[in-house]
Amino acid sequence: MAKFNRYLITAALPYANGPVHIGHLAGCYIPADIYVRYLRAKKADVKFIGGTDEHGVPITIKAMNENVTPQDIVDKYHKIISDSFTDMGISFDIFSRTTNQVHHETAAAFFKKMYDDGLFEERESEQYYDNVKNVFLADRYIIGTCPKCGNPNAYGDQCERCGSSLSPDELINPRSALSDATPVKKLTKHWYMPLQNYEPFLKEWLLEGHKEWKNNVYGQCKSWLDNGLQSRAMTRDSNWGIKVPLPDAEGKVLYVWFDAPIGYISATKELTPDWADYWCKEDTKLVHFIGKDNIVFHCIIFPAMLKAHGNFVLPENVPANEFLNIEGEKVSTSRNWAVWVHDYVKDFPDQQDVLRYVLCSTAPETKDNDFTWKDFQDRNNNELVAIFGNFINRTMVLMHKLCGGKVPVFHMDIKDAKDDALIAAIQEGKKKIEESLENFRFREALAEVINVAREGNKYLQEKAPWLLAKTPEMQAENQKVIDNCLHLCLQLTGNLAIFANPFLPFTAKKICHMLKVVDRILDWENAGSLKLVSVGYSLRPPELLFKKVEDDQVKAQVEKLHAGLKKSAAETTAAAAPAEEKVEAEPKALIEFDDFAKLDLRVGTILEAEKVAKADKLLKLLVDIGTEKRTVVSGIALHFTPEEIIGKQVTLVANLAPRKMRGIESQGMILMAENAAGKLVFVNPNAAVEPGSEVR
Ligand code: B3M
Ligand code: ZN
Repeated sequence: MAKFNRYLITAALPYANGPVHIGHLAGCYIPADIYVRYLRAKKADVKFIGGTDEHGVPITIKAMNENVTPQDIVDKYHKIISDSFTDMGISFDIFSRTTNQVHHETAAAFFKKMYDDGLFEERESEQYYDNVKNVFLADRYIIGTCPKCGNPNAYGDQCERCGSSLSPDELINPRSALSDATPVKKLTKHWYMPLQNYEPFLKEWLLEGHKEWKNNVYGQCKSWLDNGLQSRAMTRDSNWGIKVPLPDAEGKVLYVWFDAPIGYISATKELTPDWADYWCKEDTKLVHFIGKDNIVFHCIIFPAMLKAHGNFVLPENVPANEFLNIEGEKVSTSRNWAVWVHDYVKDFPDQQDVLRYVLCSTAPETKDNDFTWKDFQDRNNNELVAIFGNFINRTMVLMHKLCGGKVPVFHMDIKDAKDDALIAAIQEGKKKIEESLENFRFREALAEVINVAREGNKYLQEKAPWLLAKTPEMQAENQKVIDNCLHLCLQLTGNLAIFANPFLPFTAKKICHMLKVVDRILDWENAGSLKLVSVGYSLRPPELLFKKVEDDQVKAQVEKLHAGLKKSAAETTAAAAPAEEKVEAEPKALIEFDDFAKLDLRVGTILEAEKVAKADKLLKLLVDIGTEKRTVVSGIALHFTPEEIIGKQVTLVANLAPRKMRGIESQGMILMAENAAGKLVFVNPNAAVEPGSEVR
């Protein structure tokens, strides 16, 4: 620690083209905020930098789809995103925007210096052009099949399925994201950064110098460097972005991934006149919190830019998280499969800490992880309510009842082994939490906070002061023991506020209020202290810190998720929202007619449909195939409600061997097609036919 005298913590700048969802929070904002709050509690000199990324194709495409200007889009979403972060207690020192003047100046000057130093290659080349919309197609404007993994909806800059970075030329069967037209080639000039020149530097700095980075981050960087880097264009043809600061550059702007990370520098400038201390002095610890899809930009390209420009510190760590799935499925903003932060805040007012808690305890720190509302409920009810909240509530209630609402004295002469064990647990907890936090192991740190509270409950249960005070006489006789117990429990309560503060800041404040102590008590130097509340001090009545999440709340949230999915799937067209990852069916090997003839395909009519209990994706159908009625269990529940498919005709594989699913025997399989947006569509006869008709 001694090596660093100040900290500069950044969290990825989300594109201002949509609201933020809980995957964003779990991936980078909550871990960043926990780390920053911990550093502040340690009285470190720290700046926490955030903002919105307001340039690039994600913005212009959204504007085009909504028929408004890019400025309208970024104004709208900057506010929504910023409010979501404020509501969730993400404590940025500044939340800026890349459309700000200071950013335009800073990014342009950064580019100009590299240009003047001769660090760009100027190249004319043929690039894809959309003749319908009259624009050059780069990055996400162009879609095609990924040459590495076959994903048919890879973007011109990146395949979101396999993570490969791509150039438009590598795409197979390219098409315009704007018009769906097949693009033509046209000559254009751009400025390229020869990343290969920075390979030796990157290998030494990163591969040799930062072996301590998380495996998922280090591994990705290593494979990039092992594969060799290439020149990459740092400019684009567009009228939205930062103008290339050169005389012969009409219609050219900086590539969004060139300007966005410089946004961290601009925002620091906007925040403090001392910005250069944070960016240029070697004793600054710069840490970028990001999601895994941004690793290459933060670990390879931006460091190469910083190195090329000179005078800047390099990131000391980039603790990127993996992705958070929702209810077993990958988050998809185009299909609206997401839990939006602004919705959560509305549906669970004053329960920000519950979401912070759940997202930290299930954070995808080393691999993709799943968020489910059931787990949200369980963690809230079984951990926050039953362990953490319960301990503090019992302590406060008993103290008011048995100690007259004042902090009782601790009688050293009767201190026993149980007291010692609790004191040791507090000290031990402090050390473990510190150690975990400093190594970016937030889940582990939070689990330890709960562990300490669990120790408190155990202690209280063993001491059972209520049993010692069954009658006034008994209480008088046992008062010293009771006092000691509650004195320690109150000191532990204060410690829990300090420990929980980085994770659950709203709760920590409430505890301070109950204990009538100022927030300064939350300074980390007080952690482990047994003098947090003073003897004789009268405390406020207890307030409940957490309340139970009920089954109907869970049900309502799950339904909301599915309802949102359906609505968006129906509205989605490939052009309106460039489809996210979708696996294209592999062509299958040829078969003989005899193989085909083995299939008994029948038209059936769906008579009944109902959800299968505890299986989100399954519907149980009763299908009339003329000669009989078949029960079929089908994985289509995310796409259709039971009501809307009753009466529909389907094609059924009637001679498929029966199979048990969730205890129900499925007697056949219905056929469905999947469109480009991942939505299932019925494959049925185009006019009604008799149930049982053969399909040949
Ligand atoms: N806007 C990508 C994203 O939102 C991009 C991050 C920029 S960080 C400098 O995932
Ligand atoms: Zn791919």
